[in-house]
Amino acid sequence: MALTYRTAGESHGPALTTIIEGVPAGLPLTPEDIDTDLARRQLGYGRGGRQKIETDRVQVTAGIRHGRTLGSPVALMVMNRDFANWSEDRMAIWEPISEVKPITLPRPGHADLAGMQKYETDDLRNILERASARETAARVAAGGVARALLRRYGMEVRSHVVQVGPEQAPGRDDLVLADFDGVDESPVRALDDDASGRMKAAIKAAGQDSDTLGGIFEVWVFDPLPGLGSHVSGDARLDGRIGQAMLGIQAIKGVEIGAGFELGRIRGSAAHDEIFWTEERGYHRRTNRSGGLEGGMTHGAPLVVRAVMKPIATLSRPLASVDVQTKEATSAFKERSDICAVPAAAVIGEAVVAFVLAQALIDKFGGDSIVSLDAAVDRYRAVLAR
Ligand code: EPS
Repeated sequence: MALTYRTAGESHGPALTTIIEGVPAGLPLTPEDIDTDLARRQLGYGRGGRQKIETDRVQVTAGIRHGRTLGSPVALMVMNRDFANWSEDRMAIWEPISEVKPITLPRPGHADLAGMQKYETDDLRNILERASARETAARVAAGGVARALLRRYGMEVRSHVVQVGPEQAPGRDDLVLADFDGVDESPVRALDDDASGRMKAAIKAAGQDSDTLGGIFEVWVFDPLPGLGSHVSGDARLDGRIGQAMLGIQAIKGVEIGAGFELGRIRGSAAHDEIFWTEERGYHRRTNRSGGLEGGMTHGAPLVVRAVMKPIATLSRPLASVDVQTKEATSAFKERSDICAVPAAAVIGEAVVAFVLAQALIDKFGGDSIVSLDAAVDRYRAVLAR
């Protein structure tokens, strides 16, 4: 069975739900496998008041027994503590709308206007509740399970923030796993202390101006098994699957793999990673401009994916908009939000990349049970070692 997940949940509804299908039976899991990443997603300088209300923890309602998966759908729930403040009126589930006025002033850059047209509603809350990036907690929960699966076969997923607004960290293409050890201690999840300070200051300045900031983050996967993904069809290529997963995160507007857009500026002789072989290391490369992917497949070098997040669209000094009921020119509506969420987006990026790789792992090796998956991976490793 293919590995898939689906989330449900509104930002200020009772809870977020994730259902994962196709997890092999017998995978050992602990609450920390999921909760650690849920907590990491809540960090980062520039978050708004909501993160003081929420303390995200997973509740498992199906698919796990005695700390091991059953092979049945795994159902994960993350409660929205803020629902208690919204359940009586704005997010009441059964009671008809009463005094609560519909929101009719769409925010430029949000799903509001197109969603209102598509779903034929005059109340933008019907759109924004699901468009909200609160939903990403449910994806990070799915990522925790995927990460446990990858870790079993030696693959580790990390991330760091490389740009916030105009502030950049020095480019690094030589990172090793240990370089990421302290990254969660940086307030913006940057590896370089000086860049971290500059990024934090930029967020502070944007906040003082009632404005928001986006940025760029990188996800690295260390020691990917070679041969995940496939060249045989466009939708099997890992580049495409990763692109879809990354661009499916709220506010992500661009993705690069390896040297990315830079490859459009250089010659072929400088663009590709020459192949070497030694008894000790087997096949290896001295550069990684391909970002670990050739022909839509991992080749064993670290997978390197970069994504850009646009500045958050909810502005406390709102941009021009139109009242959808009266068509009068006005300002977009204001709601509590973050100033910058790029550090959190990097953790979400880890989760979605982990899930795509875990899918590719299951696609290649199958696995109703972890025992059969282990055996298939061992056999393949033996073949590669020849
Ligand atoms: C979000 C708006 C804010 C963020 C939210 C994403 O929510 P609220 O309006 O309740 O303050 O806090 O992110 C989260 C709740 C979260 O857990 O990441 C938005 O409009 O996308």
